[in-house]
Formats: sequence, structure tokens, C-alpha cells
Amino acid sequence: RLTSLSIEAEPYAFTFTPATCALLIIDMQRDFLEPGGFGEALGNDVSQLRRTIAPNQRLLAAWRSLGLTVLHTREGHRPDLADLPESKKIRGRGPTTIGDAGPMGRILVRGEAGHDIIPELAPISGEPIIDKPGKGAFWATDLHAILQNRGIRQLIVTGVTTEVCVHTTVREANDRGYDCLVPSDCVGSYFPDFHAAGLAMIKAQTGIFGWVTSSEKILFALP
Ligand code: TIU
Repeated sequence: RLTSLSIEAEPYAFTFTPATCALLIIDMQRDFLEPGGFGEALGNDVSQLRRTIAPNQRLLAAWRSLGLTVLHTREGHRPDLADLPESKKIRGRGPTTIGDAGPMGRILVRGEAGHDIIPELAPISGEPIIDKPGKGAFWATDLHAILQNRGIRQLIVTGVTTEVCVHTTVREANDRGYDCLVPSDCVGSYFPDFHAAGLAMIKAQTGIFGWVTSSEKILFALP
């Protein structure tokens, strides 16, 4: 039986009960991670994100093998763009922005190829997919209700990007009473210095938003 476990982490050990701790994988979408996608078209180095794929696969396999809760998120908008604020649409100032035709379909539009989760981390039956219009996974979604209905109190948050959607989600989760643990090798940013600062911010001030560890340390702690 799974009871309380302890993971070596910073600023101190993360104690958790597997049955009430979900793996929440943020926005591992083709348009952010794949060569030829929207992220690369913006001039970003996708290798900074792609290094997170293998560690996420190992963590996901472990969570599935123990029968624990897994959830996935995708950032994107309705095909009619009714949920896309004008501010978000025009901020990019590029030749192509959200909703326009991109290399893998309309950029960040639900149902398009580029909006989907990369095949390496494809969700399976029973794993809720949270479609979110914003950076945080709680705003304008049913994530909190789903977590409450399953009795989840703690989250392991992975995915991309560290300082944008992962950070916003960890902050939102913290305010809703969830403990968040972030494995550093399972989150990534196009900007290595933002990645490092983002992780430092989470664990500063004796864990102001949460804890930071590695996937290896999580796997080591599992039964
Ligand atoms: N998922 C996520 O972080 N969305 C972004 O737009 N991130 C950027 O870093 N651009």
C-alpha cells in the first residue's frame, strides 16, 4: 500500500502521498517543441525544450505503472478565436500570430496538428486533457474541479516553458492550496537563464511557491 514518501528536494524534502499527488504535464505541444513548429519559427532554439522529453517519458511511465493520476494541458484557442483576447493576438507583432496558418496548421488553435501533444508523451485513456486559453492551467479551465473531485492535494508539475506556463501554473496552484514539486530536468525554456531564474524563484524564501528536485530523485523515492 502506498503511504507517505519523501523525495530529496530543495529547499527541503518533499513529503507526499502518491494517491493524492498528480503528475501535471504542461503544454508539451508540437508547436512549442518540434523543429519546424511555431516556437522555432519565432527564432527559438527548440533543443532547450526537447531535452525534457526523455525525463518526462520516464516519469510518466512510472506514474502510469503505479496507477496514479496524470493530467495534460494544452495552450490554445477555439477555431473561431472567440476566446483569444485582442491583446494576445497582436502582441506578437510578427508576420504570423495565433490563429494564422503556421507550419503545422493554424497556430495554437484546437484541433490543429501543431496544437497537439507530441507523440512521445501522448495522453492515454483516463488522463484528462485540460485545454487552456491562457498561460496558467487554472484560469478559465475545470482543472481545480477535476483535482478536487479526485482528492488531489499535491502536484508534480512538468513541461514547458519554465518561466511562462509552468511558473504561472505553479503560482496559481500554490494560491489554491496545492503543494507543487518541479523536477528541473522535466521543465525547459527557450532561454536558459530564465529557466535557471524560474527554478530559483520557486524554491527561494524557504519554498515560496514550492519545491525543486530532479526526475531521478522522484523515481528513486517511488516504491
Ligand atoms: N506553454 C507556454 O509556456 N507558452 C508560451 O507561450 N511560452 C513561451 O515561452 N513563449
